[in-house]
Amino acid sequence: MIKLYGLKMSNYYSLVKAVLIEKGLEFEEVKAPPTQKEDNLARSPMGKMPSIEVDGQYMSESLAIALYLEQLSSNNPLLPADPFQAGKVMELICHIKLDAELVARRCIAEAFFGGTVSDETKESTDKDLQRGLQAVDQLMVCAPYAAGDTFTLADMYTYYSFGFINGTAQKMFNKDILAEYPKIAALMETLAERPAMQRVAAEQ
Ligand SMILES: N[C@@H](CCC(=O)N[C@@H](CS)C(=O)NCC(=O)O)C(=O)O
Repeated sequence: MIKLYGLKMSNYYSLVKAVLIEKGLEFEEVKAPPTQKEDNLARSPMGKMPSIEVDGQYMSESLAIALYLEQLSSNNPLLPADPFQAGKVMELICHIKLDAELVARRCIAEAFFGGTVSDETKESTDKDLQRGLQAVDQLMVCAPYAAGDTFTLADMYTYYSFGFINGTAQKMFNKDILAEYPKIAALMETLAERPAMQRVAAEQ
């Protein structure tokens, strides 16, 4: 059985858990905080969460794990069969992850953990986040799902990134990102109704 390592508070842990549920795969959750300890580094070379264990082998990075799970089970496909459309889903995921979520993450210490970040970091985060969100908005189809008419992995990255991005923007910049991007807000409401997302939230 697949073992899922990490903490339930993590948005990327929640995303991988939701993918496991969407794909109908059996899994066991193992509580493992992000540390630089040897056992955690063996699972996840940067010491981050989540990671998985399959038959004694480890894998980190949510996107690598999600692609593995997608190939492992043909249940409920999370990528379009058409190669170009599948590439478009990955393109949207890359922009969500790299140009929005990872940018907002620069301020995580102050937004959620009682730390502080420099004014310079705040300024560059605000500026870069605006640019990243415009790129995501340009690609986000929302008809009705993130990348088109079917639910895909891009919806999972939207759901588990935008809660975090919006929370960070509200705390750091007093900005309501979801109010600025109403089509993403509407998608978030639709996605919150999915049984996988509901189960992850209920078990958090
Ligand atoms: N690119 C990684 C990001 C994982 C990540 O940033 N995880 C956070 C928790 S949501 C973490 O472990 N943070 C602790 C750290 O950065 O040391 C993925 O997609 O899995």
